[in-house]
This record gives sequence, structure tokens and C-alpha cells, in this order.
Amino acid sequence: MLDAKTKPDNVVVSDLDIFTPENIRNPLGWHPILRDAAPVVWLSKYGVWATGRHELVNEILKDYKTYCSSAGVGLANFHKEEPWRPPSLLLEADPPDHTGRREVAGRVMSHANLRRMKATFEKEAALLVDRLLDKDDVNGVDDIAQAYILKVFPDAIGLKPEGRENLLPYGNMVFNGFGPRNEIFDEAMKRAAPISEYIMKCCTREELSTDGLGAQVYEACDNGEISEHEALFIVRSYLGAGLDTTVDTIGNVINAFASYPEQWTKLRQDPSRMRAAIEEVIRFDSPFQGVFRTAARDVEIGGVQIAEDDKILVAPGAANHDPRRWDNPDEFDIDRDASGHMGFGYGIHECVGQVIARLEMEALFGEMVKRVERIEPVGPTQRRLNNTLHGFEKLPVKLVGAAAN
Ligand code: OVM
Repeated sequence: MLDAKTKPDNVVVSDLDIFTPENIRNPLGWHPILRDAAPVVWLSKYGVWATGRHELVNEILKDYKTYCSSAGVGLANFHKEEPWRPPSLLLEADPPDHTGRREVAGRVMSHANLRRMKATFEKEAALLVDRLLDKDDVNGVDDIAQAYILKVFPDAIGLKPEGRENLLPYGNMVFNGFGPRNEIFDEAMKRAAPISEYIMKCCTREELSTDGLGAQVYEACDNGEISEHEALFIVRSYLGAGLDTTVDTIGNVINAFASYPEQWTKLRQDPSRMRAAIEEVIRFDSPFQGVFRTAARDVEIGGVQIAEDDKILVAPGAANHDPRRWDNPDEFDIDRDASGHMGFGYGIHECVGQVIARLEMEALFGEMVKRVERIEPVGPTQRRLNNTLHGFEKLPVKLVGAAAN
């Protein structure tokens, strides 16, 4: 482990701990500390480098050869520590291993393929709004985000109804697992064995429906593109990455519009802004706050010398508020051009499911924008404690119905 004291004089050392409950709940509190200390800082608490600058996050994520993923994309360095689960063959892999698998995973999640799911997503959104409109005690997390995602996403993949209650707990394990082995991680791991057992089983060919996205992944092993083992792990990636992330995104969208009702009014006047508005929420209140890379060689970046095998934290959430890149970054404005945000990551590992994530958001909020006059906050919100994801635990709202016209 590197020792901060042995660093050259020009290295800025910070005792910032982004994994405290307070910092997890309020990333806007630590973003400027990280960004302004230096382009790249040394986090003494964890013995890793870190950057929150847009330009550097972008540069590091783009340069997958220098900053590799196969040593893990969390705090743990797989060269030194045993990973808690068999590593992802997508996320925690480098080219050339990564390349063919990513090709398959991306093709299955492509626009052309998902177009036929649009109607189903919209129908489920309409049913949900029917149920919740004008009710006084709606929890935006359980009743909207989780209810919607736990229906449409596992259906799209082709999972059986039984056992779906394990999906969010699995995501919770995975995303906490990218952080330190703290209490939050230990809590998430309490039922690790049965949850992992469910996950590894539901990803098998026999368990998946024949008409879902999961089955299409397996078709790619019939023509020899990937192995059966790789197909199973690609489906596991979908399940690890596709639920908590979108649940948190929905919560953050609801919260943004509950907090800035004039933005909802603006969106209702021009629903064609929906896609841009969702991107702006992902920039403004990014569900995906931090990810690591490992230096594959000695390299200089941002004025510091990084040694081979050092870990570096990149913080897309901080980059998405970097005033060096954005005007008034802490302002939520759906008229902004939020493209260039890195809420889905960037580079060869950029979210492979972003097409389906956007489709889910657009179907749900497309329905709401038509029928909901305003999203009213009706009680104290509570942030979710997770080492990677930024979302809500409690989000009490009322969906105030628009007058029929
Ligand atoms: C995976 C995986 C799991 C969670 C997140 C993710 C952000 C990938 O198993 O490949 O990407």
C-alpha cells in the first residue's frame, strides 16, 4: 500500500472519506472539496488516488488501456484481494476478453430490439399511474420506482415471477461491494448466500423464458460468439446493473420535480423535452457516484505520478457538477444541454443498458407528465445508504391529477 508520506511534495493529500453516511447522503457536500483540492488527490484514508474533474474523469474512463477494469472497479484491488463474487465478465474485464461479450450484450440491448417493448412499458406505466393518482400516501421509492422496475425489467429479461424479491438485495450487495468493507456493506451481505444462489440459477438458459432478452444472449452461444458460461454472466450483469440503478434514477427524477415544481410545469408545456429532462436529472443528481480504475502501468496525470497497480477513484457525479465544464452546475434546468454528463459512465464500459433505462424513464414519466399536474412532497425524504449509488429510501409524494381535458 502506498504511503502518503512518501509522496512527492506536489501531491495533495486529502482525508476526505466519501463513504461516510453523511457524504453518501449529500454528495454535493464533498464534490467541490474533491474537485478543488487538486486535479488528482491522494485519499489518505483509503490509499487511493481520486479525481472529480470532468476533464480527467473523461480522460481516465476513455483510456482503458492505462486505467484497467480487470483489477476491479471498486476499492478492492483484485490483484491483492479476493473479490467477494466471481468477477463480472463485462464490467470487471478488459479487451480483448471484454470485446466480444460487450458486442453481444449491446446488441441484445439495442434500440431495434427494445422498440417492441415500448408498448408494454407504457401500459405498465399507465396502470401504475391509475393506481396512485391522487393518493395521499405514496412512497416514490416502493410504490413507484420499485413497483415499476421490478415489473418491467425482469419481464423484459424473461425471469420467472418467483424469487424476484432477491433482485434488489443482489444489486445492493453489488453496488456496496464497490466500496469499502464498512457497516453498509456488511448489512447488505447478511443474506448473501441465498441471494447469490438465486441469481446464479435464474440466469441459466433453462430458467429463462424463450422470448426474453436473456434468451437472446444465449442465442449468441449457439453460433459460437460467446460461451455458455459467458452468456450466463452477461445475464447476471443485466440483473446486477439494471435494477437498483433505474430505481434510484426514478426516485431522483421524482425528487427533482417535486423540489422544482416550475420545471415540471415547463415539461408539461413541452413534453418533447422529456428525454433532455431525464438526462438533466441524471447529470444533476447522478445515481452513479463513484467508480475505480487501476493503473496498468506507471503514468502521469493531472500533475501526479501514479504507479502501476495504484487505484484511482473517478467520480462521475462530481464531474457532472464541475463548474469548469458546466454553467451554474448546481442549478436544475431541463432546458440545459446535459449531453456530456457521465452518469452512465464513459468509454468502452459505458452503461450497456442505457437504451432500456431511457425507455423505462420515458414510458413512466411520459405517462406522468400527461396526467400529473404536480408532484407534491408530503413528508420528510430519506436518502438511501449505499457505497456507490445515490438514491432514496423514502420519498413521500402525492401525484396531483391534472384536470381531464
Ligand atoms: C456486472 C455489473 C453489476 C453492477 C453494475 C455494473 C455498473 C455491472 O455484474 O457486470 O455496471
